[in-house]
Amino acid sequence: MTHLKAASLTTEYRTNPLGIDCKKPRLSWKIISDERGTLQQSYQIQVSEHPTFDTLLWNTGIIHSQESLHLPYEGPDLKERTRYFYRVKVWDNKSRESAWSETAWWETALFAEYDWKAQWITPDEEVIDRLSEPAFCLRKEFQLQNDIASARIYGTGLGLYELYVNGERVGDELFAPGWTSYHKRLQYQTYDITSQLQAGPNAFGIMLADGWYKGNMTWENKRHIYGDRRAAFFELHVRYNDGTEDIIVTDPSWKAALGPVVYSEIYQGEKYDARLEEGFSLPDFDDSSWSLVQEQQMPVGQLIAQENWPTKVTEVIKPIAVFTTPSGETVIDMGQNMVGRIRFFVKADKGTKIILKHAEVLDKDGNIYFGNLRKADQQVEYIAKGIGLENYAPHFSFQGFRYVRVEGYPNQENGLSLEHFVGEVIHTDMEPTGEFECSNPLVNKLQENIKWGQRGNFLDVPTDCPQRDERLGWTGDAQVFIQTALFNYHGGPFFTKWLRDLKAEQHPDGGVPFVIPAVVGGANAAAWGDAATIIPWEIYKAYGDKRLLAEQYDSMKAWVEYMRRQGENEYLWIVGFNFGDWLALDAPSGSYSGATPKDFIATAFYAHSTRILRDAAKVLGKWEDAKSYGLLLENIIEAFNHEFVSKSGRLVSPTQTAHVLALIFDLVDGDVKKRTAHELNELIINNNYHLTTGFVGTPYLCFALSKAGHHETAVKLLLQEGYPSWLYSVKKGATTIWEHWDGIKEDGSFWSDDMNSFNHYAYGAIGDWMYRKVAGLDMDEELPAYKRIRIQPAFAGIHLTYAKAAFESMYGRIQSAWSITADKIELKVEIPANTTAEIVLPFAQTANVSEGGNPLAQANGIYTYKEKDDTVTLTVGSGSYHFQYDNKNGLMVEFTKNSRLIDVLAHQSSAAILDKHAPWIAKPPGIFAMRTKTLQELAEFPEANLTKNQVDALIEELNTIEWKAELVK
Ligand code: RAM
Repeated sequence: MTHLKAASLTTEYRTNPLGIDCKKPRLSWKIISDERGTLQQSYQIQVSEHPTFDTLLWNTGIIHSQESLHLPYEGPDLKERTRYFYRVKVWDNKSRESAWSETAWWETALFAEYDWKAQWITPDEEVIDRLSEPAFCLRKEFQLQNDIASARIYGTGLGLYELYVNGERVGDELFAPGWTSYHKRLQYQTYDITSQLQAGPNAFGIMLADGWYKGNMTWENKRHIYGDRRAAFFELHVRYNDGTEDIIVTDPSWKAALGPVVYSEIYQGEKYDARLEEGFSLPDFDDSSWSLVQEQQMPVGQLIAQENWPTKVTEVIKPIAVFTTPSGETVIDMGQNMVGRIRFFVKADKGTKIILKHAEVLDKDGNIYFGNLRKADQQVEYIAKGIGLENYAPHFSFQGFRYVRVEGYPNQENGLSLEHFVGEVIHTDMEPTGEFECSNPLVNKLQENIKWGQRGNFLDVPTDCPQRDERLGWTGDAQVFIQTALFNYHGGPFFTKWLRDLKAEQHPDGGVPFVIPAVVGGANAAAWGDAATIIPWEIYKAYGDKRLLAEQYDSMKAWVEYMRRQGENEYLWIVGFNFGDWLALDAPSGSYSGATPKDFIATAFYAHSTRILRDAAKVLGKWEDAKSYGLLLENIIEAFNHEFVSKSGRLVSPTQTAHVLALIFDLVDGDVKKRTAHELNELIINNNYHLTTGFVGTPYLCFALSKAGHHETAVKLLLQEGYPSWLYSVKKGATTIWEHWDGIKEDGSFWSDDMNSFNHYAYGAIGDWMYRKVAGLDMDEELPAYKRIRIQPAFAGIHLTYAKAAFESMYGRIQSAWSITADKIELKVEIPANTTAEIVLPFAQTANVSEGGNPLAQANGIYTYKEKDDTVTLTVGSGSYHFQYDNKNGLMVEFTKNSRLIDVLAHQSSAAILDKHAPWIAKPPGIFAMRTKTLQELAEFPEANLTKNQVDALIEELNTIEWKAELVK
């Protein structure tokens, strides 16, 4: 019996979500099949309020359809606070019927129209100053009956909160309620506390700190951005077996006091006095000295159920060393620039004060360096209570660090024991979905660094950096990194939430703030505001999320219309403020903006966003818009060429970024395109394979080269180890991505204190190209979510001998893994069920290719194959495939005297070197004959009419090529 199954069921991207407020949640599943070429032909969904499915609420019946992603629930209206069980059955194209899937569920929380019983509460102002630094503790005791069936807490806080019931923490979420545009959208959370309650007396405790709501934020040291008063708002619903309910809500019957968290700020750190711990959430606690609370009106527009995955500790790492710096400080090395907190364990006398201060790097003398943190202290202080083994980690503050200075730990003069310290890595608990590896270990380290950069900066909001007095949702940074981000981790819920905030904060004129949530002024910069169009489109491509695209459509359109209104000419954007190619190396001294003209960049992104809008309109069936924005795009491109391209086809700006944008956004065509491509390649080669690009050009640089036929140049850029390059920082010991190419200079000095993050993901945007081009794992955009996969490895001469990438798509795991030796090329592919793939085998001939040891004609699951220009293109169904073929076209890892010159020249960079240093080689006479000679024959130049000197020069040139062509003189 062969195997077919629907598995990994999700609701709104999540597995068994507790507490959603969506009335038509969308269901998705993956199909597991042990046969190749499996496509779903039909499905059936059943939904019930009972896990036994005795009575059905919704039964689709057998629906003839291949759809297995985002199927909206269409049954009777959902009730609030109810768990719905569902299961799926599928039929495939091989007439197989699966069993029912394992049962999954979602549980509704409270819908928008819910009439909350809770009141916003805050300590009585007469007793506790609203501006007190310590976290507030709030408590309430209550009685429950026997036979508790279930209990849920719904609610939120302004500030950050932690909940406790009967002396235990509720849940393991951190930094709740997360960061949204609080006045417009505030998330509430749902907790299942059934097992924490008891019949009789119970107590409910809340700790409440400033956080993003009213703490110190931005480099401008702003306080009280959203309000100057913390408050809590919770309802506990207890259901008994007989169906009756008790509801306990925050109201003026609660009591308040200041707690052991005596100070807590996102940037500054936390101070904790363990002597003040009181067990305030235990039922028998004496709160007679506590004050009352008062009701408070809070400026909140809309309460929404948690949209993003929660923030959690996702990994615990151990320090690798402790040492004394030249200036005599005791420093722990975590071995990784991480974001989160240190938890330490200590036995100490009451009143002992331990101080940790966190930093990312050491300076060139080996001292711990705090300069780049600017006004962020990142300091944690703990005062011991002197009872047993104590352990502590900050509650409402996180740090970006690799190194930790320790002061006051008992006996530390005699050496610190590393066992007492662990690093808790904190970020949005998103599913890892991508893997990339290749034959170059430094590139593999780069990939690790990119992932760490993403983890550190995906703490509920996509931030620029996690350490200095900034940590903001910079739109440009998120836009630049989005594609790489969506490979490495599942970004569905994370960006759904953030895009809704973007939309909520968009200005009435369509302008987009620089940061979301918008806590600093400033809006409307090219390549920053375009997050409004680019990100929903990328989410749509990666996951097929049409609903989010439809939701964001007005926001996308408003941004394009904003750009259109700028200046006199509606087809150009050449006025106003722009960041330009931020931090590019061709920036004039004293400026952060690179040499590429800002209006060039602005108009290029205007075109790009307009194209996305046109395509989104098509997807959503908005045909009028599709037509009019298609026309607008043509006009912008025409105006761009008129404004920024000379009559003879030269771009007005000679920068790498200008060439990259013109190519990647298809702004130039025909001969201009050819020339632009050629010149981009020249720009890189003449700069000795070094880039100069900043935030704007970098993500597309290698794509533009690969697209223009200069893939090997792109690979050489990636593999460049000298400054500036991606691997430069790796060689300098980086464990995350740096904000600046020269964050640490070759002599070990710093770029500056001013703006020098060592954990900024923007330049990690190269990851997308590594997945798609180096490993060749790509999609056909016409059928999003990888419904039709494209596997197209691009080899890179001797530079890489293997590359492999895997991606856990909504349909299942995709893999592309190639390797190449002097005589064999192999490609291992995985295609998930219910998708198909086009696979391109370069330098192959049909007769030569085997799959799983069989000739192609006999291989199962392969629908078609054709050969053209030494390339075999196949279409296949799902399954795992193993292709092998001879490496007989001179595509070798090492050239030898028996290699043909024509093969050597097939490698673009060598051709360019030859054209540059030995231009005669491209000319007749005898050139064709000469090119087809082996290197040995060529060296002997029987018919090429070359002088001895010319041959020597050629041999010398070929010898300078790093693959060390072995020539025989
Ligand atoms: C810096 C941020 C960010 C960038 C802006 C323009 O302050 O760190 O990375 O997008 O400036």
